[in-house]
Amino acid sequence: GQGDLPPEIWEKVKNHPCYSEEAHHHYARMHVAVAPACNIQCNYCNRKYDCANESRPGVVSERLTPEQAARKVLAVASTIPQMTVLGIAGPGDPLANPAKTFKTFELIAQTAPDIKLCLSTNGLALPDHVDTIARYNIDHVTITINMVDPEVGAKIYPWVFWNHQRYTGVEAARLLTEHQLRGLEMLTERGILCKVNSVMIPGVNDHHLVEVNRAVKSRGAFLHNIMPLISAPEHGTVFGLTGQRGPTAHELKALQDACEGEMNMMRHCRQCRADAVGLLGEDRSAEFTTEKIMEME
Ligand code: CLF
Ligand code: SF4
Repeated sequence: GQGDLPPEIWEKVKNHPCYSEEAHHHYARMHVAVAPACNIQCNYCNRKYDCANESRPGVVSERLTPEQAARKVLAVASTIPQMTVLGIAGPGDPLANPAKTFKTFELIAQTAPDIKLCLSTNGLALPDHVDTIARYNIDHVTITINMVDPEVGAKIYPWVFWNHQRYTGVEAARLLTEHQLRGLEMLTERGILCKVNSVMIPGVNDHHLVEVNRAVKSRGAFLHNIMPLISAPEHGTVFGLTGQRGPTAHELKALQDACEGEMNMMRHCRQCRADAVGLLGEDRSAEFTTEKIMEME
């Protein structure tokens, strides 16, 4: 139910399956994989990812042009009436592919104006795009924030690429954290609902995430989603983190509990793919390949 939420916030969350635990039983989301490039390197990336910037087993996402993506959204919306949200979440970083990302949002706003627009980013390029995000009526933005301390960040990010230049080590992590936190503040000042995703990496940032939780709460984030690092071999080689284990279910819950009370914690994330379609945890992407959509038309 609405709980203590102000009406304008409730309007935004009530049928968004990621922002409302309750909504995820009734409403579906879809992702379109229009963003192949990335502007940073995460040690846990294996380039099959999604909003969680994490890996799932299975095939690599089908890459679409903005026009193909818009047709796919129409095809899915006419088949799955509970489809309320369109997210762009990869397979790289949506804001490292701004032309494709915003063209896709523009086409969908024209053809399917009732669908809510959702964006997921690593945040490096966020401050540059906040005004465009607001102009396109993108109501929901997820930023993946794994640290607020560059010393911790240096263990997670080997490099970032910014302003035609590659940065490494602590300098790279400092640039990333500054842009992430400034971008978050700029979004919340404009009334855009922000969720922060954090990947819990035991021995690297597990204790530090309580501090991340405080930092993002104080800058107006609505929801914090702490997800486990997935390091199972069937997910493929994880860049730069060979031998790194993921947290146990118990460790994850203990950290989520330690942060609960500071702000709302998301606990129903399914770490979905960059081309996921359907209810969370349900993957109907195979029903909507470009080939099948052409047959439907
Ligand atoms: Fe997609 Fe992300 Fe939007 Fe949701 S997913 S862009 S906020 S519409 Fe959701 Fe999937 Fe977890 Fe992401 S369950 S990985 S949190
Ligand atoms: Fe991979 Fe995402 Fe990190 Fe880019 S931001 S390196 S796509 S996990």
